[in-house]
Amino acid sequence: MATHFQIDDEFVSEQNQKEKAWVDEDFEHLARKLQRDGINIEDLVARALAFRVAVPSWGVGTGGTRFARFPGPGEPRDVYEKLEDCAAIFKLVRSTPAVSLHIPWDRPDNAATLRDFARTRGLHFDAMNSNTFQDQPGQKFSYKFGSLTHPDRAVREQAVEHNVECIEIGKVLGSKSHTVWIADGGNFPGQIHFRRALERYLESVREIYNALPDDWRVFLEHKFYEPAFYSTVINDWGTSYYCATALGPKAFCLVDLGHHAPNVNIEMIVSRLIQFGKLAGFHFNDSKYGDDDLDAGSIKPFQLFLIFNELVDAELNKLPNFNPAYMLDQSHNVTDPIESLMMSAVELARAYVQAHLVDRAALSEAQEKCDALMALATLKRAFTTDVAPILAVARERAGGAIDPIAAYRASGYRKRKAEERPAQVGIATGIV
Ligand code: LRH
Ligand code: MN
Repeated sequence: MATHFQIDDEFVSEQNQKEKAWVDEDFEHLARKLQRDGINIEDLVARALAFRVAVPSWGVGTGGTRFARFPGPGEPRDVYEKLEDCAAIFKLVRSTPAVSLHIPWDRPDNAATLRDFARTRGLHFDAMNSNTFQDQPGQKFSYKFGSLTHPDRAVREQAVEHNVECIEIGKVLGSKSHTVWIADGGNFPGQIHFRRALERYLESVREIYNALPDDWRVFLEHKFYEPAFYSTVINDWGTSYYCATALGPKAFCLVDLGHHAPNVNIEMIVSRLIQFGKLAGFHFNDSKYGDDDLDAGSIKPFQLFLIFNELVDAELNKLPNFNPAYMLDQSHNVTDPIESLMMSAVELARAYVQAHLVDRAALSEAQEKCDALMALATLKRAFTTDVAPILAVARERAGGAIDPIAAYRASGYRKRKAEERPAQVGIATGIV
């Protein structure tokens, strides 16, 4: 395999020299400010250093919509080139060592070779993702009218086999979880028998559950609509929670932020799933209308903060069964996917560190005293604190870039990849 351009440590530290002055000054200033509230800034740097979020393999290619996809230069053409781009992201932001694969988009010829390729770049694999929402060339039965809930048992069995194959690949790669999202649903009233469809779902996903190794978890992902436009079988957290409970201790509910109707209080759903010990984790993204898969924190940063406020409250209270998997699930239609994924990883770390700034004693006191305004003010105080210097120092100490976007652009990585990866017509590596 020809040598492929990579961003190296030396280049990153050269870039950091340019940023050092402002970050040290701002860091000192913030340290003094936090000290006044009795907060040691180093505790927050430690939180930032510990924060981790997985990158979706399908997010490093340019995404599109049903109308069009406008591929950019240097699109990754296979799973190896996707991992190269994930390695570039990890090199600069240091919080994304895990990659979530999607099968068959990323089906490796040799899983062990892929695992080793990732390892040499400091990467490992997070949750596997199955795909029974598209038909593959040569596939025996179509998923046009469903997969795990299809009226025809043969179609359901084909879908179960595919999920079991994902788990088998994941076992070689070192993954420990499997996400099941199905598009099953109807476009018209009467098309789907709601109760029978859910019974078939439970029957099918139980076979997948039984194929899980003892130390694995299965993540059930709900979505209120699309591609079905009238009814979706696993449409909300309640249905997902019922199924996860019916399946057993290895089944959990995954929250994709874009899978809820506008204005739904997602942080409350998160709190419920935490309280019930069934929170799998997240597909972080943002949206204005539907499942827009926009960059996390780009539209509703306060909602993202409020979600992390619930997560940090649970973390600090050491709640049982609280081990959420953080993943991004986005579609980058008009930006360089690498820049969007880096920025999104930074936005998640920002919300996490700000949530650790919340004065929880003051918040509880305000809540117990029904002092609504002081409760909100206590949250806003943390949300409006600029923690950028903490995030930058944490990246620098972890060998990353103080300013990942500036370093990435200065590296010429995209231009080099455009030279290495001649454009391929018709090959889509992002969500289309
Ligand atoms: C469905 C979804 C799911 C993935 C797909 C790429 O909308 O969020 O998590 O399988 O996007
Ligand atoms: Mn998702």
